Amino acid sequence: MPTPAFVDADPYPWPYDGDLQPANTALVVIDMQTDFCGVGGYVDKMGYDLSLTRAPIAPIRTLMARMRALGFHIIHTREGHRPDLSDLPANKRWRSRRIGSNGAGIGDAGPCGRILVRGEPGWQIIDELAPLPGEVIIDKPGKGSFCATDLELVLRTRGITNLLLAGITTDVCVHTTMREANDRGFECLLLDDCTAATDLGNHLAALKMVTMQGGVFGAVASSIAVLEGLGA
Ligand code: C5J
Repeated sequence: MPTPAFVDADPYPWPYDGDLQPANTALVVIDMQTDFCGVGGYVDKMGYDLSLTRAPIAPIRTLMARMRALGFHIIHTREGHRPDLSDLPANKRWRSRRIGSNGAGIGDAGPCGRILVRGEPGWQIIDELAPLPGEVIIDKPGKGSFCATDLELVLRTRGITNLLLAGITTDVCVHTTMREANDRGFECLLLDDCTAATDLGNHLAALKMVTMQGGVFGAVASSIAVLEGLGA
């Protein structure tokens, strides 16, 4: 029986059972794509402040390097749609075109290619956080990483029970994924410095929501606390 290991997290030392090992734990890096944090991408075209969604790049890079070296699972996700848009709900497209009077319609052409379309430059994961060969990449048409993907199958097959959640945006794809994972029994840790939203208030609110009810969706910690918990 390995010695219990915990991360100093809010509102409880994480994971709940102290069973924190490379074999049963994955860092899930959500949607670190040019469309969400690069010049000319979807978030930029919507007019949001890119410095917010770019802030987690450096902390994720540091944590990912250390977790790779320690042999943890690394999983990446990408939000995007088929080029024929057959998996793009009409209401999602309509809403994106509504805010995008400046040209942010999903599926429409932009400076980084067609917005949120698989294979286009804007859809790619940014170079700073590029997946290594062999790392799992989940392509998802929605906000959550479990909807219409094989993520749950991959996690169960590999015996992964603990998920550290990083990426953008905290209040949308990261939160939806955390809620989906929590309902499936996965033990989740949201990393406050490795996530960001297009609005700081929403980021902070999303972090706070997790800590209610004794940790209603899991717990929150910084990447520094994770590195300390791993003895790294
Ligand atoms: C959004 C995401 N915000 N990755 N996607 O539309 O959070």
